[in-house]
Amino acid sequence: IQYKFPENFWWGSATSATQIEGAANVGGKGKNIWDYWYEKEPNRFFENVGPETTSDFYHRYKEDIRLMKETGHNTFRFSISWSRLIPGGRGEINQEAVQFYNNVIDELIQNGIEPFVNLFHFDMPLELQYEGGWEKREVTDLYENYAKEAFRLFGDRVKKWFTFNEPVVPVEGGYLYDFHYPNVVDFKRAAQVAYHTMIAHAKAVRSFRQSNTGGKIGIILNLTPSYPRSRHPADLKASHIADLFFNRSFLDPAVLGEYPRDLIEILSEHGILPVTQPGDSELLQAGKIDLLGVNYYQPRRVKAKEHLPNPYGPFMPDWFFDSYEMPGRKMNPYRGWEIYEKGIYDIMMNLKKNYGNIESFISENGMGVQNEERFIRDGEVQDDYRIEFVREHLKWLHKAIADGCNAKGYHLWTFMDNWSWTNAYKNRYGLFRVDLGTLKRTPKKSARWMKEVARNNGF
Ligand code: BGP
Repeated sequence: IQYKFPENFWWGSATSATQIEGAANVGGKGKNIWDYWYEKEPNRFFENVGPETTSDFYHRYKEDIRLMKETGHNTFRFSISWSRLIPGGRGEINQEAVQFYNNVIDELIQNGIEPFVNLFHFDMPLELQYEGGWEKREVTDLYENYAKEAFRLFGDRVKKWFTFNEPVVPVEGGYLYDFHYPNVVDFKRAAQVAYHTMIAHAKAVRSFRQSNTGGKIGIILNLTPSYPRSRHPADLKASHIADLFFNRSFLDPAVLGEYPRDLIEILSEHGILPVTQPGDSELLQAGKIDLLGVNYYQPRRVKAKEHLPNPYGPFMPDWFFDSYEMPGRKMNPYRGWEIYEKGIYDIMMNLKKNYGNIESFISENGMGVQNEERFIRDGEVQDDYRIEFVREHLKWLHKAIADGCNAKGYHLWTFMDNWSWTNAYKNRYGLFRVDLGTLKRTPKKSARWMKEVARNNGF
């Protein structure tokens, strides 16, 4: 074994409620924005495959958890659906949901797999979105209440909690670039949504500490390290601002309990500082996490703007930088994202140097592939590209650990092919292939490989 990982390293995978549960209209679940958006525009992104069935984990969790065990998982991250647990986002708890999540948690534990539970993965209850979603301060109270109920109901067995997955994505998708409902394009409203998300986060962390259920709480961030085209000051500045907007606007409040001063300056200069309330600074301090999940897929490459922005066009983050395609960069030819394995190392070293070496893990990393059936031989997807992708990223994670970073595990995105936000089942990420007709799960070559990695605690 050339790359040995520390003892008790977390091997597993991650997913989210909307992407695998299905049963969207079953078991007393309320609607969330995805159920609604799909009903309205089934063709915009989804090619008529909606969230109502997905991989049917709701009915097949036992089989799936057995397969996870066989694949060497010792940990697994999933999310609770707010609109399943508390339909409508406020009021009565749905007892069928309590039963379902209890079953999943117990089944995992019985199979030696520690549940990592995330509270919010892009899935705002529809009624609350109608009331303004994260733009409304009141929704942060409702979220806090939901979080408290989850701690109360499941906190005796769940010891790793996460408040949000990739909170920047609903901001970008829903309020800047039009790829999530409610399809708003407005930087000022986006800034308010981002701020309220972190206020909601801080309230949940504060409640968690008060609840004394024990365990750890964190957040999951998609950190996209920002690489400038050159060392020219204009490129460096462009890259710094992209880093502030897309990484540090969540990373700093979550880990340090405060926003970067230069971010506040930029927002205030442009008149888009979010509305705050007295006591928020203390609240953000109380929201400091124990554990950081890092999702890493691709870097962000940035250069100084080549043309002045149109002063009459909408003010957007892109006023400050252009994206840049590095010549010779390695691409995932099946998904269109850059592959840059060393990014994992750079993220970890940044956490070590500037964020108190906070306890962390890779909470998502993986390779999406379109039309993966073309790689089936003898009934098995021969996904050597995925094995190589994971192996090369793990090498850099291994080096980061050798160089002193505090990383405790690696979760792949994802266990089985799942439904996704803007492509339904087009990009396949699973260790297991899901046949959309029969919902049968079949291991890919990578499942066998991951099993050996977990068994040997390295490769
Ligand atoms: C992350 C999300 C996941 C998942 C993944 C793959 O940003 O947390 O929910 O979808 O990306 O992305 P995609 O399915 O768009 O290829």
